[in-house]
Amino acid sequence: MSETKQCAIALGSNLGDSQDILTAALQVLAATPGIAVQKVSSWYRTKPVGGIPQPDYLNSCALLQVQILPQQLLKTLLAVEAKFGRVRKERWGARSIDLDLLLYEDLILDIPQLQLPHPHMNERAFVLVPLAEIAPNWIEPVSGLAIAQLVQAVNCSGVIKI
Ligand code: PH2
Ligand code: MG
Ligand code: MG
Repeated sequence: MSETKQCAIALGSNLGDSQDILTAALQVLAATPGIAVQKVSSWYRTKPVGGIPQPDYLNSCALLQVQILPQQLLKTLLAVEAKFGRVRKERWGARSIDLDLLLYEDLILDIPQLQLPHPHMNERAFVLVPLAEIAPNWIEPVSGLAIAQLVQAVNCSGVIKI
């Protein structure tokens, strides 16, 4: 595939040295053939949403330009998570790294391995605040609303720029 596609990912961590882990993960992504890291948001300290009681998260978002298909990108994100010690235990539990594919152009996809846009992004301030910083005008294709509009509809009090 030679065409370039714009994607957005969310990064999160609440175990270990979160900032070092996520920075290193971005470097691995940037060094991966078919992936260019175009823009990275600030870091945000965020209150955990869902799951069992757990430490605060470090979250950010990045824009990628890719020449790979969504399923290949997902596979790469999972491989980078594994490389940085992600162990999958309880759903929404503490993790050293979480890389979620949020948006791939304006694609809407619903297959067992991958849903696009990310099915929870519109309700998550820890995703929308960093994403609005780097892509306020991107239209989320299910709602038809820009990220800057979506972020106004959620409570952002647990999301602090560091
Ligand atoms: N990720 C989750 C569940 N809850 N809460 C915050 N603040 N940040 C996250 O990245 C996060 C979460 C599942 O992936
Ligand atoms: Mg996640
Ligand atoms: Mg994930």
